[in-house]
Amino acid sequence: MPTTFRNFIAGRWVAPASGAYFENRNPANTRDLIGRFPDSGSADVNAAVRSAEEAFRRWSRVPAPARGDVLKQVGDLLTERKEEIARAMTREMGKVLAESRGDVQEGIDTAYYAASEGRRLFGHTVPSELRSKWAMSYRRPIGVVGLITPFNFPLAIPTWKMFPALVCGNAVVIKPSEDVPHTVHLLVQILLEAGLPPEVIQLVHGRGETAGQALVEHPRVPVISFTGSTATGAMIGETCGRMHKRLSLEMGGKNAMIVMDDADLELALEGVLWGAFGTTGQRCTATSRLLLHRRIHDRFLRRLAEATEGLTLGDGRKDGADVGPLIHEAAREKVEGYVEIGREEGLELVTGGRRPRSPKLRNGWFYRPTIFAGARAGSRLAQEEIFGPVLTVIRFGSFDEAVRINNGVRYGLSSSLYTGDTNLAFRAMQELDNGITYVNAPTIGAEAHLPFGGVKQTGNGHREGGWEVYDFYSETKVCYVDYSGTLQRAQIDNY
Ligand code: UN1
Repeated sequence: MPTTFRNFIAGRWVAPASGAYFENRNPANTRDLIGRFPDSGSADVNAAVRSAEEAFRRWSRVPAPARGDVLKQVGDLLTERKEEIARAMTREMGKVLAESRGDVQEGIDTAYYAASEGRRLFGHTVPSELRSKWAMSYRRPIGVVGLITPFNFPLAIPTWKMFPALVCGNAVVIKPSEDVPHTVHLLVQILLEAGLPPEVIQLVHGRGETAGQALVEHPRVPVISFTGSTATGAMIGETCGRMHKRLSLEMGGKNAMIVMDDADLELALEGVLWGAFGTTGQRCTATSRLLLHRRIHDRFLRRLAEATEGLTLGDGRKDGADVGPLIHEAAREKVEGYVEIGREEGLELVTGGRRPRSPKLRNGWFYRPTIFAGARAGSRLAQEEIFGPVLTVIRFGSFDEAVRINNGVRYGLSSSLYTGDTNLAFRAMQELDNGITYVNAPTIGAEAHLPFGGVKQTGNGHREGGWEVYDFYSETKVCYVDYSGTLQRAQIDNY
């Protein structure tokens, strides 16, 4: 009998109101059933929000440093259980163990950062324009925040949202991706063990169209944070706009790595393999376009094709696997659809473009790392997010042309430049239209203590991570104290 998991609502592990469940299977071997998880709906979300509202009243009054202490404890427990969580994560998500360990580490870093932020939720004290008057601001908790998280970083992304929200004094309702429900189940257990008052965290499993939508539409959830596709983000944005909710969106990317003719090509080669095929290309920061200077184009592409063919596909829990499976059948079909489009558009298939032949991989959603060359900057493979192991190579002649190509897409998450020229490095930091630019490093590798996010249709102006996310999860309150004993009229009596 497979394990049946439950929601965590109102301080208890409970079955969904509907009694319906969905299956969670290992994408590297779909015969491996991890468990059945609640297919929740609005009744479950309503119960979770009701309880979270109650809890908010108490939690928001706990001093922020004490809230931070709970997060410190969470960081310690995640550290202790890192290996166990990483293994569970790889089993349900597919990426190789080293990457899953990195994912847990990102959660640990986020926990310790949040813990210390509990002692640093700064406001401002500024001079008043009037005599004997004090002017200052401080940060207040908002209420119940609704979090909807994706499959590709099963632990890190939930922690990016949850930990700052909690330290700021909010209560949380989370609806994790139905592809990776087990990891957040483990995370909630850890939060409880760390001493978080139980009703402050509510876990509602389910699908986006049902549980996710109910959360977004709930009138008592004033804050929503979503990471996922640009199409879903647009729908959530409409609802939140209509309901005047605070919304943070983190969506697609079409990230380019630019390799100049003076670059360290071995370094760039390692970088592109990691950026394009790490996490099987399923990162919003994945390198999905490779811009090669014409003088090194052929040489570099030959080396890259060889190295790509040397990558080993496999179950991420086994030694020697470099690249895991895609998350599910639909994801692999989407990749296959784009490979078809690449062929139709007349691009040159350099390597990959098919499923692996090994019978050992038959039961997983594997696909060979794939490279198309000869792409025009406007072709669909050079414009659309594929979210899989497909790299599109574009040839360019000058730095200015590379900047134009980099900027000529609807997304703006990350970009990367490989060069030995310091002047170009600084120009790239200014001219590449992205939220993050790397110099001599690939497009992935964001660190938890810096703001994370992108411009254009990648996001809606907010950032996760670092210090900025604390503004998103708190409300600025301004206070004036007039101790002059007289009526002083601002803008009138001071001039
Ligand atoms: C994502 O792809 O959704 O920089 C997040 C990186 C990771 C985070 C990626 N630290 O690739």
